[in-house]
Amino acid sequence: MTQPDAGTLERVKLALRSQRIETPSWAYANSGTRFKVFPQEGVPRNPYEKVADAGIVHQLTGVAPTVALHIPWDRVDDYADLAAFAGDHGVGLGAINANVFQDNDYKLGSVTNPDPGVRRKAIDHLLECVDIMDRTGSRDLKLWFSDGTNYPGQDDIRARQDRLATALRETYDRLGDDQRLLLEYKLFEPAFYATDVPDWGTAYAHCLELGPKAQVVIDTGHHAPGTNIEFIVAFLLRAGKLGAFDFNSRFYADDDLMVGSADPFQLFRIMYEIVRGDALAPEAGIAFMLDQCHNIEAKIPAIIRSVLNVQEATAKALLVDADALAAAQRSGDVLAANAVLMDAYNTDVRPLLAELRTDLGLDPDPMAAYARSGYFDRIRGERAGGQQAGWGA
Ligand code: RM4
Ligand code: MN
Repeated sequence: MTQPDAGTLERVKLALRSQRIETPSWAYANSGTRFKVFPQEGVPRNPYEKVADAGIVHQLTGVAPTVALHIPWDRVDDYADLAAFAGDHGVGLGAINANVFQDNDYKLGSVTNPDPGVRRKAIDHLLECVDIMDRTGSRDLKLWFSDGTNYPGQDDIRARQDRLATALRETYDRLGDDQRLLLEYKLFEPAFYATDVPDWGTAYAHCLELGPKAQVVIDTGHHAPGTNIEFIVAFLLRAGKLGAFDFNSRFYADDDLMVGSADPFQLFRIMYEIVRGDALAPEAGIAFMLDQCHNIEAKIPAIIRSVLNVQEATAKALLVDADALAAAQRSGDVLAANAVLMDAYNTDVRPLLAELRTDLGLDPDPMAAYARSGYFDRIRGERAGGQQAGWGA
């Protein structure tokens, strides 16, 4: 294939300038598997230190200006103060993730629990999260429910859908004009027989019923093996119901590894549908978030690498020659159409991205810049004592 011409490179760089990727506070903290969480040196001990780490990621990559919070992991006395601290570190507070999966009361579910008292408690937490959004200025409330059943007959599948709808409605009605409810689905785990929001269809149906402020989150690790995720992206975008991504990489289940690490081609195919649907720019309203755990690899570099992986996939998606693709599709030339996509995917976009970073006044190699920055030595010293933050599992 021919190398992209100067005009194409400028167009791609311009689009990449507007890209925004949100990093998750919990990825800076200790997390891992249910078998073992391996602690690391320099890990944040509180939400402020997580936000500071998000700050260095943005400073070096230039495309990660917000950090998502998880409540109660990131509960603080004064959210306005945390938001101001974030501002001092060059970042803003992003989505608020509710957590109704770690309390003993939730053994049989949260919002779908057969006990109305437990349901009330869960809904109250969701409402509290909206109160927090009012204080942090966050637009998005992200909901993932671990609710489901382990055994046939354990509970009434249909009644649980009714309870879910009721809880979502009460939460939705509490949202301000500029706030959104983002509903995430996941095929299985921790429920192994029937999960209450197992797939995009279920999430979509609930969001449709709720109204325009409810949209679906695609966590890339939450599908059955072999699922065509880019199809879901295309479908939801067309329906105006795609709200956000939780990016990560998976091979088997909800592996939560670095996005684009095992299957960069899948990430490219997803980002191609985003570009095709004109949904890359922040005005399109899609939140591109990471949802990852870094158990054996150094956390901050892992997050930088993840951000770069998303950026690389996006650059390749932007390189797809739309005219050539449309012509090949129109003429039914299957091989030519496929070749257009593969040409873009096989382009080495690293020089282009290095140039973009230089244009933006950044180091062309954020991984190397982090290694040189001395940040890790500093946090390793500063954060020597105290209790490291974790996901509380
Ligand atoms: C869940 C889900 C949520 C995330 C938690 C930590 O599996 O992916 O998005 O908040 O994990
Ligand atoms: Mn997720």
